[in-house]
Amino acid sequence: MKAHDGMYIDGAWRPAVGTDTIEVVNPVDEQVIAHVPAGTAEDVDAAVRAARTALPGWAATPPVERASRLAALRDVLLARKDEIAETVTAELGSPLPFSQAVHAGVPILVAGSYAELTATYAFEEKVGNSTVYQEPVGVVGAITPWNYPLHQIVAKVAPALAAGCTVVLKPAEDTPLTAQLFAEAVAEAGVPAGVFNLVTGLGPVAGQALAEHPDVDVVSFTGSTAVGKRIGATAGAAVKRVALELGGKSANVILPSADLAKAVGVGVANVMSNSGQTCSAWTRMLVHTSQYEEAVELAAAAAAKYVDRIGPVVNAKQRDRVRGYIERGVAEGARLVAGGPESPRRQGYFVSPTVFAEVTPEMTIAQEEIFGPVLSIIRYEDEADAVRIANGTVYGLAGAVWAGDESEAVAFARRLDTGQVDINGGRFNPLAPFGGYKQSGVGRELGSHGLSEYIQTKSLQF
Ligand code: TXE
Repeated sequence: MKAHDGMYIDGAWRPAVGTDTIEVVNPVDEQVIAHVPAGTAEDVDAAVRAARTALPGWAATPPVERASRLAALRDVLLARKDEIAETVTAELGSPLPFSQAVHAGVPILVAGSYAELTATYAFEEKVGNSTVYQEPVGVVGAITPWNYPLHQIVAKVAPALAAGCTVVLKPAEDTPLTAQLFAEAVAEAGVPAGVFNLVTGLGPVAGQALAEHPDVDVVSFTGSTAVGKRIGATAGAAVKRVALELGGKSANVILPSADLAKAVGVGVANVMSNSGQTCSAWTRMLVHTSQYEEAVELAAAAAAKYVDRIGPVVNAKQRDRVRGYIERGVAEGARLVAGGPESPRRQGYFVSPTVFAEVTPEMTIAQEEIFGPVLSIIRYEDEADAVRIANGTVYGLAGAVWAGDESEAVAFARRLDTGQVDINGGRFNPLAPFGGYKQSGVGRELGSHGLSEYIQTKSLQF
């Protein structure tokens, strides 16, 4: 596959300082499809300098002009939608229709939402005898994961550019080709040189150099909780803004009044989507004891339908990790009702769609993020029990509540310690804030809340 052999810095593709490269592997057939340069601290430094130099000009660019660059970016992403989908499919392995609809489609919506928001946002406001200015925080270091390669990038870069910040992006090593395509799109959209910069490379080298760079003002990270904690500690010590989108163990709570078949069907689809590699996935299904056996049967039947449809997980390490969790579930006494640690596929990083019944809240598979197509079905006795189980992990990213009556579902959702809840299925809203309670993170992405991560306020009193 086509790949750039340099870094996108200050508006041009420039040779990397070192000669090391990263292999990009197709997870379906395990073939190497491209190589990209592995950036060093020196590459990161060059990119940060370019972003710093471009900052005053971009910060002073009128918001309507920044809005029109974001609208142009949306248009380029739309025009190149097929190419984006094919690139994500090649390096992540997701089935092409899903890449079209979600991996390419959602970032177009998000870029468009920021184009609109930037044009109307109150960057200057009168408050009593004061004028309050919303000013960019400065240079953003964005570190993104591979699970939604383009969405994770756009959810950081679009609001940062909207705010008037400049950016250095270090994308995940598994999916750098989508990031390179995004850099091309930024250039095509007429964003000035240095406003957006890309350094591909390994997390502990290029990622760490970016997170620790003294001239970076905001670190926005999405990834594992372990790395996020370190980045948060480093940023805290430097009194630096940080946004962290970390793991999840979200509960899908089905109340007895709900349409059980629908709730289970949508719930299984949610977990299998993107091969379970979604931080907000509803990986724990909570069912009232009176409906438990029926829900388990429905879920097992639903999961079986994904056997031939599901894509692989991203790499061998993730496959082995997910299989390890499945083995742990069996060892701790959960009942396997679909799938299991073995996949019938001889090639590729596939994991069978897996459903566990008789999962108790303290089991490892009910507590830790698995990041694969694995559902745990947990029994509850009454509402208080359901709330306790739903809130009983270190995470609090997302969730779902199903009830016959919407107000009953809303009342229950308000009791959940989590940042986002889908009511009776929900629908994606690019303006709705997304982010975690507890150890799922700090800060929000999307909409005006996402924009405010990149803004600092100044007030003038008269
Ligand atoms: O994450 P990492 P991995 C969770 C999920 C998954 C697990 C491991 O449970 O199974 O994390 O995935 C960069 N300094 N999530 O190993 O390592 C890295 O290069 C600075 C949930 O892939 O956290 C990549 O760009 N950066 C999550 C990014 O961090 C570092 C999505 C994420 O990689 C770094 C992904 C360092 N020391 C995984 N080390 C979600 N919230 O959606 C790595 N990186």
